[in-house]
Amino acid sequence: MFERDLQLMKRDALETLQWRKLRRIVRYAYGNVPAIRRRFKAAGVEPDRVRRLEDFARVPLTTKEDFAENYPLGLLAVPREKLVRLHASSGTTGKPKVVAYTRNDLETWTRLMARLFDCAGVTAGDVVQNMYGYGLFTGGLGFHYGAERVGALVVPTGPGNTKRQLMLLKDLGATVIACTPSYGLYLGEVARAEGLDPKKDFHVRVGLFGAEPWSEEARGRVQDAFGLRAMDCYGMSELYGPGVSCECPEQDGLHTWADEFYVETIDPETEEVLGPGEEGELVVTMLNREAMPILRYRTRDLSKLDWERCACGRHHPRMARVVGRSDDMLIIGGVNVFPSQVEHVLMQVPDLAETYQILVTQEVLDKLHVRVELAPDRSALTEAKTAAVRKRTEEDLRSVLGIHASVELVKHGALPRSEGKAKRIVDVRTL
Ligand code: DLL
Repeated sequence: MFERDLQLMKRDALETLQWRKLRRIVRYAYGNVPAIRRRFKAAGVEPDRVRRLEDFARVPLTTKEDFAENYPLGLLAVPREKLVRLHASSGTTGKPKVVAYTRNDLETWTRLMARLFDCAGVTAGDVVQNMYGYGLFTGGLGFHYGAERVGALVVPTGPGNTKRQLMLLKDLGATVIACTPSYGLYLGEVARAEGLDPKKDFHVRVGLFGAEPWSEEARGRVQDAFGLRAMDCYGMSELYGPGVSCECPEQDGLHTWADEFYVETIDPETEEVLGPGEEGELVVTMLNREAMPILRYRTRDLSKLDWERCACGRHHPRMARVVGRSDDMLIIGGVNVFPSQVEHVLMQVPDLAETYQILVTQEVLDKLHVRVELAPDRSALTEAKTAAVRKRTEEDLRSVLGIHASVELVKHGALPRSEGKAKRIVDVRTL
């Protein structure tokens, strides 16, 4: 096991370690980042007064807007000469969020990614086809260095060129694939269209999927297509990238590495800290970040935490599959709708494929419209059968969402595919 002692640390020891690191990082951030110091002063919080865990709730939250206001590198705690890498992700204002790493940061991140592979059961001898984007996106390089650290053989294809991906998957014998879940599903679809049987023609046993919300049903579909075990992997650029949390073979929540991250959930409206099991917005403090210390970062992702020991033996708290981003939540006629709820319904209808779009239009009232592809072998259904599938899907959506959504069934292959994060929502409301 990679870093066995840290992976198997007990809760008491983890909490003691967390608290020691928390106090240190609060002082470090305050002492080295003027923007953070100003925030503390405005909130009347002195770092030396953060003496008990309860005091930590008074530490000001960091938001995406802080990245925009301090664009590009205003949140640095070290001189530029100490930086060895930059990454970036799209921001709220059109300018990207730029994130910086020192050599120590890259080392910590690589260790966390190695833990992810280890936790998923990937070892030396495995062949990893890495289809996450290389470049400013953190997925490609994050998975790449983690795989190398556990001694696996990496095939750094990056995303796209799907037929070539399939050829390499077959010829180089990847046992592990790493990509977004929507691309994983698409890969299976193209393989079948090319006359391949992904279960027989490939040897993939583990899929490392993340970077976008996906449903339990999508997991079932991609597992069935390839005969692999699909692991959920979570992270974000501001928190190194992937590697904040990942599943173990129990597939029962994502282990959040508590020796490196202090994770809270808050009520997004009141900002009040919630207890274990209560669903809210994840707020993350990086315990060891050198270039850009991040305290109490509002991720906008909704989940809940569980500190019970996992059947795998790890005590690191588990976060539940991310329901969605609070920014992606649609409010239709006063009812909250998450794209993941729509996916959950669609993927239970066997006649439907995995690609869909959610359109929000505005007539007199806001309206929800779901466009979804028929499964490849269903494209020649009779009109009566198609009408029945549409009616069933509309009924299922109503019972889960509590509102009416009109459903349009389109031919297989009619909707755009994505090689990275899928764009599911088309909101054409003007107000
Ligand atoms: O997506 C980092 C990453 C790469 C994670 C590869 C996993 C695998 P960003 O581009 O900054 O970073 O996007 C971060 O993506 O706040 C979530 O909303 C979403 N997200 C990431 N992983 C998951 C997941 C990378 N497993 C944003 N489930 C996050 C649901 C996810 N949403």
